[in-house]
Amino acid sequence: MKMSPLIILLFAPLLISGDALTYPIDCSDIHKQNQSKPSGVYTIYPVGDRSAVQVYCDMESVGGGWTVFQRRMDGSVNFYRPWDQYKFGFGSAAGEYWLGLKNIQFLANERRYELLVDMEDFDGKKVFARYSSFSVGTECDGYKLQVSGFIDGGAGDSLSYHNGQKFSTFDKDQDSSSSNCAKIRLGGFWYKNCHYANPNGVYRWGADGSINYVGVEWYYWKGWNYSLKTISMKIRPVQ
Ligand SMILES: [Ca+2]
Repeated sequence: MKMSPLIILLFAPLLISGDALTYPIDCSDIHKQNQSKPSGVYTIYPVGDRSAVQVYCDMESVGGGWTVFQRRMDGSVNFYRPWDQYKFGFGSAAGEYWLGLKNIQFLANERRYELLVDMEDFDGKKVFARYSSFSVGTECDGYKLQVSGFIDGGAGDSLSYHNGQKFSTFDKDQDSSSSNCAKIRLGGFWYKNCHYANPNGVYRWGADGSINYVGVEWYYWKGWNYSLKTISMKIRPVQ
């Protein structure tokens, strides 16, 4: 049976509000609907109803509503991967994962975001670095990182060094070094010459002094040879 135009009109407001509920762009939309929802895996829609992707939402840190786009916690996922994997994402939202540059760029294109980087060492000490502005350019622009407005939560500022850099993987060298940073630092990141932050480096268990520069590092907190126990990068629209 065909629906009459009148009935469609009557239901239009319902359909619109239904859409808003069903298709959150990011974790902040889910948090706004119900502030008592816990941290965990949710489905978001960065570019409409056909763009469903699972993410981990941090509903606790500084007010909650954070969309996690990068997370290390146990070394279960290999982060030494080629360009396409960093573009489209890999891993599992319930554990370690990378959301994908494409999705990160879609989000950053729609809203103005701030960035929170949470990290923990193997003694259980937790610190963070926060940036009041975060965005990522288009693929044509090499997914260039724009980050500014550092706020110190004990971690120090290891990311401003990477501001303005394009993203690099071992098979796509867009760094500012004469060598291939992704290959020698064993990750994928907005490398420069080469890094002060290497969140996608090799998961190792703290400091072992054998090989520097390749671990999950945040230089201004733990230096070049300490690989963090956990690190996660998450964004939230600026209020
Ligand atoms: Ca290079």
